[in-house]
Amino acid sequence: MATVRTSRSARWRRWGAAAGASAVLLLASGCSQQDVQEALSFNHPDPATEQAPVIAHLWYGAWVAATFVGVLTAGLILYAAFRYRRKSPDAPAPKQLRYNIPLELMYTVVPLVMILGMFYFTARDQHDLTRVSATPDNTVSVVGFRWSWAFNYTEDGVYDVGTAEVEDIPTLYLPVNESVVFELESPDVIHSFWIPAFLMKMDVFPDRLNKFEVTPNKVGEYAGRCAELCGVDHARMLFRVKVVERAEYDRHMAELREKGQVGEITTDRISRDGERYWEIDRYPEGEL
Ligand SMILES: [Cu+2]
Repeated sequence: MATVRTSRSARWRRWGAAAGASAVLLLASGCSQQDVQEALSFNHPDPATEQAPVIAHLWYGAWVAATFVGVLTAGLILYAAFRYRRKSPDAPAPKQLRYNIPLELMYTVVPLVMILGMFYFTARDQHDLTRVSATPDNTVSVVGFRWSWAFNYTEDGVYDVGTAEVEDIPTLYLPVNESVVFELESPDVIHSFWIPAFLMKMDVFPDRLNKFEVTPNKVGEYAGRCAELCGVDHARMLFRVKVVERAEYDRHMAELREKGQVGEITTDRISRDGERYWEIDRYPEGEL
């Protein structure tokens, strides 16, 4: 068997070609302007509700504080490592201490102050963000189930529901500049109702009603998903969100009514069918 010896330059050429190809691939897959903008805003999408900037500020604040602490800590470590390194192998070791009270007090008090600071801002914003008004403009009762979502438009008495099929994911309509309370419930396991552009998510529990209120203020189409690893088809729990003008919202409500989707998908209308799927009683007797 002949051995082929690769010359040094041939090897380098091959590495060069591989590097070039990867660079082209990276460029071709390209960062869109949106990617760049998201990276600059520490990876959150453009806020689409009145409440979202509160969350964005909390997020920025946490990054600023973490960056400050990180840079300071790394700086002190590097300073100590270089300033006090042993100059020669036979230089004496620095004085060894068993304890140092001021230092120990400092590294107890400083983290405590940091944690209290984070707690204060988080608790303050959470208090505002989870406040639900008694008379919202709209109420949507959301049922998250394995593996999709049902949206009940309480004021209009109609609903929409999806299935686990990707081409059949449901769309949640919301009128722009009107407040909406989401009432979250699950018939099976814990899910999490998440609309990334709202910068807000909340867990969906069985036997417990969770609520939050937002006012979408940007017309557009957004992605929605389950943010709690709830089982084998968790990844199929996608939905769309359309924030639209009032007239379009009313048109959509009328469409749902025409389709016979009148009433409510309650948790007990979703029953277990086999091992993996949940059957939805879409049109119960007497409602079609
Ligand atoms: Cu889920």
